[in-house]
Amino acid sequence: MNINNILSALEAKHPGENEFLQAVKEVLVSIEDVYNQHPEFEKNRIIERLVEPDRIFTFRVAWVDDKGDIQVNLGYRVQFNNAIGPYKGGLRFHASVNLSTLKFLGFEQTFKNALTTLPMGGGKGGSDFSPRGKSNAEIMRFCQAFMLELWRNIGPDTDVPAGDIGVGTREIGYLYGMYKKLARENTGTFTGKGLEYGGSLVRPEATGFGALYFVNEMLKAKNIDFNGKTVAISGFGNVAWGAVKKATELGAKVITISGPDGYIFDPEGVSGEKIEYMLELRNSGDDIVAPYAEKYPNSTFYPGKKPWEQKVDIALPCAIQNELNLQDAEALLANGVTCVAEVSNMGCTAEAVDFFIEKKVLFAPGKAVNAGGVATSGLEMSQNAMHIQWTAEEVDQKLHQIMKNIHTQSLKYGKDNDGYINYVKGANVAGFMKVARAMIAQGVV
Ligand code: 2IT
Repeated sequence: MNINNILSALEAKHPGENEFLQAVKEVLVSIEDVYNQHPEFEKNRIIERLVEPDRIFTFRVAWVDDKGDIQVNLGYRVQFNNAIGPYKGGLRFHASVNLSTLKFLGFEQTFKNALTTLPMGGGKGGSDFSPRGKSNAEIMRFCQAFMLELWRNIGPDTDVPAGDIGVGTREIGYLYGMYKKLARENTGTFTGKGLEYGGSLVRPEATGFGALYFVNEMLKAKNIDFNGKTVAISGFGNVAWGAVKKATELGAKVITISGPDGYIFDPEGVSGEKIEYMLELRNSGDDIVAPYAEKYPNSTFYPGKKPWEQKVDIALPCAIQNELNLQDAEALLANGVTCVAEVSNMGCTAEAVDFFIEKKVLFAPGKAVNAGGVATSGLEMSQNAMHIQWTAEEVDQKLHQIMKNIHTQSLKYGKDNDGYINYVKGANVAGFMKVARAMIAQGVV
């Protein structure tokens, strides 16, 4: 495999898709060795087939705002790869969304979903629509207009969307409501649904809980106790909330959360009612964390800054791609960080990831660490198909087992000769092997 040739051909075909090329490069570098050891991969042109999505839908979403003005957004669904199961992945509503973002997310999702051991292929979608400051009625009209276009292309055994940044239970409710009206069936088709109409217990917490189960396994493998550690978390949405909750439950102290406006440093720890206050902040719709410092005066708000300048044992980016760069990585290491795990998808820049690996920092990539979210979506699909509901304990126990299993798989393929565990390599190789074998078994399609 000639990585540079593949990447330059891809770049020529898809100029400017920087996030997508970044995600592809990370995987290719990781799998180069196993790829070269298995001539059948090259013979079957697995890489060339894997880097092009099965298909992409792009569409106009026109809707009327509260003032009566017409707004026009772009809608997308990238059906990336269904070698293992129906396309599965979230919808992101955020001003920064473009095709490059969604292709990188769909590509990552394919390997992440393979790691969960559940039968799910990879997909992703969304819109450049920003929910910030929009009324409930506007969000509903936007979701309905979005679904009017997309509904024909999804289904419980075809493509099962879920939430991501900007898409939570409220949006899933509006999307699913319109989907059902058009499709005239009630078979799930979305995950992250409300508990009253087919949602799964523990799904809201699952990404954060799963991430902490994974981090705990990473520390255990190094004989490090999680209890008493200090943790920096970025973001304050659903994923950050679940991560803070589980980290605190496991005996760590979370001293930061953040928003687009800056970060909060809370030396007493984000615990107790402060964790639930995160949800209140999120639901205010303003997308800022500054009010936390007004409510809890022993904490400090640092406008325009990122939490990585604080001295912590564990750093968990939980917000958005490339939110932790080389400079941040250097600052964390200078402050003696023990472990860094991406909870957001591709939370670290390529330079930051290379730095952590070069310095042998305990580091794990998003597609392993945050797979608990989509894994629990898979459990929601199972419950819908069986028309039953599992208890919170049942779901949590399955989630815990899945995360342990992902850790074991990543360890198997990620151990370097000197004993360093390269989780990036481990997760990429484990995910790739499964997808590649499934593709070969099913012929040239
Ligand atoms: O990035 C992700 O894995 C998600 N946003 C969750 C996807 C899902 O289908 O639950």
